[in-house]
Amino acid sequence: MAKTLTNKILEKHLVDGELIPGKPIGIRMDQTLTQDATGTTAFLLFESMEVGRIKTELSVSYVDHNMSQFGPENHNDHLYLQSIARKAGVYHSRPGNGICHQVHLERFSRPGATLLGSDSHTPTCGGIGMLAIGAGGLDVAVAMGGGAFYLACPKVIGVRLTGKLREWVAAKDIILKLLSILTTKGNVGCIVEYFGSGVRDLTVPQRATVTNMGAELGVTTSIFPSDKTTQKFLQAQGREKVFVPFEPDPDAQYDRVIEIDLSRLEPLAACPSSPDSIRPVEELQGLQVHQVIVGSCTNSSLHDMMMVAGVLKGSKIHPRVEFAIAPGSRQVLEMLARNGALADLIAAGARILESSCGPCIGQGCSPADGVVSLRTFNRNFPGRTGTKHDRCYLVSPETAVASAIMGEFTDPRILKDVVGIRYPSIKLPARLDIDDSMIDPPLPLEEAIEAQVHRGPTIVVPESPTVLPDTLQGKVLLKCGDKITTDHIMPAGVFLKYRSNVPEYSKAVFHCFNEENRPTFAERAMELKQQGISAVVVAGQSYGQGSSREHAALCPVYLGMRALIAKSIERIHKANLINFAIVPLEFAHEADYNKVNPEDDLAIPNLLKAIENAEEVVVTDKTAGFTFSCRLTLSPRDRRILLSGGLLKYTRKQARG
Ligand code: MIC
Ligand code: SF4
Repeated sequence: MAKTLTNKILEKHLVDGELIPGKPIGIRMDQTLTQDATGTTAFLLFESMEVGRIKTELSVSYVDHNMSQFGPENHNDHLYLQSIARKAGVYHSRPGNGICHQVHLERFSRPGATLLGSDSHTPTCGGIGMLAIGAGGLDVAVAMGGGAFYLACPKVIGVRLTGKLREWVAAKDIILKLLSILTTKGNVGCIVEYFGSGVRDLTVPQRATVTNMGAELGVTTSIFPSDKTTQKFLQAQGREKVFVPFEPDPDAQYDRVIEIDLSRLEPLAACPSSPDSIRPVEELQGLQVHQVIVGSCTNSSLHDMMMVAGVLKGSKIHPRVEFAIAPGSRQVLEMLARNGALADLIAAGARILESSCGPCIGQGCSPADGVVSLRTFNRNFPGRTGTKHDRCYLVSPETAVASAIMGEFTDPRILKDVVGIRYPSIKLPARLDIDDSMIDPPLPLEEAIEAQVHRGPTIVVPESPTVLPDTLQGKVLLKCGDKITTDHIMPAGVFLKYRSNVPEYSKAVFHCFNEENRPTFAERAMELKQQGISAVVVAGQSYGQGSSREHAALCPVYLGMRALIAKSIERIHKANLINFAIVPLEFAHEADYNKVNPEDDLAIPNLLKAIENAEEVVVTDKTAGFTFSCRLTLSPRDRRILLSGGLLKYTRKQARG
């Protein structure tokens, strides 16, 4: 049978199960990546698995998220991560070296290989032809220890690209177009594969922009072929040795095919507050803009930054606008500094942020109340900027820079006519400046044995959840609607520094739903926990959208939450719930969602039996006096994990045989 790229990689890496869409499979992971905000827990859990050194071909630990360093917490994390990485056989990319996905693409990616990352935008490396998947930190810890990664064998959506992007239309517009077609809901269990004549003219960083923001579709990952363009990219990085051509078979069969003619695309924007709320920029023209930021793992490549600098050369940022750039890596920043583009950016009035996630995760640059903020990022979930009622639009760097000059939403195609600015001609050097001196290699084994791990007092080893009870007594502490993101469940921003201290971080669970002068979700859940009652959350569609942060399960379970009942649950979050022994239930009949009310007392009898082998669970609403059914869609392995009290206990049990 003619094969897709996905089939080819899965076949090579399959260690458990059969490649039948929807069925559970286990695959070998060649590489892993972690970042500091998820990495501390991942490494603490890795340590408690007692496997010693990593078993992957390559694992890299990045420090790029938690950079604000108010108080000692962040630096404690950095030092812990550096010391444990070197001891465990892991490369460590120091703070300042860049955003994990950009650096991994530049320095470590390899066509045809698998990559598991404790960050939902790990699919960025799909731009080079890797099968790169985001997961919770505990799954990554297991993969570092040599364990397989389990997922549902995906369906493959083929996206045929034809034509060529016109000037001022960008890779970002391709993925925004796809988001307008597929939306953020209902794509769980699929992989998006790009093919067709339009692929050829897209550079690897452009492809990576597309696969990066594929995360917002809710798919398992996205992938491009590896071709001559890929080879050129690797040559420029001095890594041509890892190049292999990698194409789908010519008559490969996809489960669904979507056609996008690149020559017909126009600049698009994702409007507040969802990445799939898409409108043509043309329709938004004239809307006043007060903030513009170019950066994040979606749009921070050398080409993106050079384009912005080229447009700004000789111009000034509009006085109404605060404009900032965050180059994706130290390599990008250094190249900009050496070739003079940085000077053009500074002269135009740009604020230069460090090469890190920064404002994308609410670490600074929160916009004023009510004003429009344009960002080249991938997420505009409500409040993610750090401002409660923010108005954040996601756009391409082209639209961003045009709007920064004009002070209002601007279709960049009009720049030439209005202010005489042409699309800059950008020539990137055939060979980039390469300096890996901020990537610490692992210690040799003999030195590693003696090496001390730096553990600051703010680093607290997370507790393992207790085993689930046979009858779960619960109370609906929160009833929420559709598209609840992990940012709603576990905010980042000012709370981010508590990532390696679960008891402290748990205080922020569902922070955005807390009301003034009333006990918080955390306080109420803790009170119930002491009475042996579980907090239960009831939710609508696509619960757990967004990040891979396992704290969105780890902190609720610490507060005693043992069940979630939603209309549907997103892939990574569902896996995290299972890994931390929270039962992920889905309404069998969506109408029941309307009947369950906040504060209702619930009971789930015979829970353990149901987890063992049932597809449905009956829940009694004791307050309203009715029962309703919930689906329990789990693989046999998921069931064993839940029954063991989570993945860590399960893995330890497996290791003991
Ligand atoms: C994000 O973009 O939301 C993050 C911050 O990178 C998260 C990871 C985290 O919460 O640490 C993600 O995308 O997985
Ligand atoms: Fe960092 Fe933002 Fe990318 Fe997440 S999406 S990895 S916070 S830049």
